[in-house]
Amino acid sequence: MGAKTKNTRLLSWVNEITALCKPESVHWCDGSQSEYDRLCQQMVEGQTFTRLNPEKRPGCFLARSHPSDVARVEDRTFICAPTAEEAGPNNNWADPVQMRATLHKGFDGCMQGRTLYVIPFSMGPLGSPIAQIGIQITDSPYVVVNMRIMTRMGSNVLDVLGENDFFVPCIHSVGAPLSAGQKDISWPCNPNIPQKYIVHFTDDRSIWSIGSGYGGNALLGKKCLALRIASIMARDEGWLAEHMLILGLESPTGEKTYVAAAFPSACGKTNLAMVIPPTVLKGWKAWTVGDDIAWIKQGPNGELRAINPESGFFGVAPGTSMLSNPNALLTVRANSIFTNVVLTDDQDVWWEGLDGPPPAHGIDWTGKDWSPSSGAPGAHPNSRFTAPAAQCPSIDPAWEDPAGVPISAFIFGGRLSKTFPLVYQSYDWVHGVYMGATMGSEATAAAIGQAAIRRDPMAMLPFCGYNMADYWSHWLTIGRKLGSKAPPIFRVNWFRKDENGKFIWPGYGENMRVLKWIVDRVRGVASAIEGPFGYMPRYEDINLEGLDLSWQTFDHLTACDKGEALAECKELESHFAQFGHRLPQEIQEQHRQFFDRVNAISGDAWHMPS
Ligand code: TSX
Ligand code: MN
Repeated sequence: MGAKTKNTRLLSWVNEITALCKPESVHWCDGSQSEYDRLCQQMVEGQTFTRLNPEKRPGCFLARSHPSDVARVEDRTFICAPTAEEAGPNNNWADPVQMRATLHKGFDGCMQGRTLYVIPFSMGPLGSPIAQIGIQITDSPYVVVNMRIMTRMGSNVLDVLGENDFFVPCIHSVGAPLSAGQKDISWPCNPNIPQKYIVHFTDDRSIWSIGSGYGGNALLGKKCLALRIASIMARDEGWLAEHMLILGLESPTGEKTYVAAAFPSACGKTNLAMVIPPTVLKGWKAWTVGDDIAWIKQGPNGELRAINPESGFFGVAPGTSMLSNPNALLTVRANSIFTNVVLTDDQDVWWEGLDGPPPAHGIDWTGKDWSPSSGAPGAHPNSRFTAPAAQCPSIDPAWEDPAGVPISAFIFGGRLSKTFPLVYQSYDWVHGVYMGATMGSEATAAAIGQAAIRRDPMAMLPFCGYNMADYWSHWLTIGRKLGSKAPPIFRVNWFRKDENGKFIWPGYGENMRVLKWIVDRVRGVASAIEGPFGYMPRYEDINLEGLDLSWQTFDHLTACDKGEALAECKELESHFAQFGHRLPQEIQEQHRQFFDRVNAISGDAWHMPS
């Protein structure tokens, strides 16, 4: 299909990229169901896709990637800012002029023998004042169909764009040109890692990706646009582009409180975004707005309003079960794409951690025969589902409101087996920014014992498009702008363990009890006491009805060991040192105050007064 736009900047840019990439043909995506169906059928015929059992998984497909192309490639991800210092120690920097030359060479003729697809997409509800338009060029039909689930994609985006000259230009190629008559393979990519590039230019906001067809490397609206490029735009324009889920918490009287929460990977962020409250919390409901990214701007009354820029979930499959996340499993029952999971003998899907016994036989993510005794996992640990958000049973009625939902609290989390309490609230905004800046998780694969904390400030380490220290300054600026409208900030840790290495807190749906305390704090109806970390709930401040959780156990969840906290202070000093003079003085001051509070602990540990 030809171009359905008169936008001169867009037309000349597509012509320029077409001349560079030299595809066999050009297709402007209209976003229709028939176009989607045609591409899926074409991929079935080319063996990229396997159609799943129409009775069990209607409208669903399985893809298996090349074994070299299974995850984001952080080493090959670059921020091309004017200077390396602007990109900061958290990013790979490359000189923009040199990188443009390198990419020009790499993209020259890269789409030979393939179709170039033009994908107009909106991150956020079409026409929302918080949304942004991107145009992705790609030679991957797999990317086209995934983008149709993950974004609002098609001709109507061109109508909204009109003659405007700003859109985010995204150029993607799998980097596997076909010579005349050469047969394609099921997952084309460039398996040579040094030839892969995921590049972000800060001057024209353009994104260039070559060599990979997987996830965040290839679906450029997600991590590349909605986080790295958007974080730069947000810095320059005074808003927030965050790696946060958005959750609506409804009280028995129907009052809605929306929270935005950032967690490092492997903390169960999607599970929390779709949490189901325990029945003892009568009348409390939780509603999903988003599971990964939040774009947050000040609304007309000075309050913060957030949208989920995505329209689908690109979730990790392993570990998703009726126990961990029933809403996710219900979401992927139809119209979903599975990548790198097990194909069962009845043409359904399976992955490690799914409920019930594993199938006796299947085809693993590499396309080989597999059985539970094979030794290796059948699904790749980073295997994924791509599913429409609208199919989620807990999707919030306001999830597509162009005005966004009001954000009443921020939550930062981490996976920490010791030292950190279940929940605490910051003393003020600046202290909350410090709580986000010091976030981290224990490396899960580390040997038993004292796993070091891998820092991941605000869960943005791989996703902030500029110097992390400047990003903290930006958060401090936003706090000053918000003044009394600044939402309270909390930190949570579901993962504290006892002396036998067992998780103390039941987690999952029971986390709603912690969220309820947070809502009650927001509404000014729950009390708290001051501890070394921040304001904390006492035993009687959290509803623990129906849980077999004694006062002693609660003390284990909330006590602050002086030696552990001092060790944490020391570790944080090297974390902050890498940012040199760009580290905001307010953050340094917060660190000094935390150190003072820990030092003031008398005896071995601080305990909650009974
Ligand atoms: O997703 C998790 N959440 C958030 C849920 C809303 N997980 C899964 C691991 C991360 C991918 C959790 N694991 C959570 C949690 O809150 N907590 C735990 C730790 C845990 C594991 C098993 C039990 C309890 C806690 N089960 C029993 O003790 C029976
Ligand atoms: Mn994420």
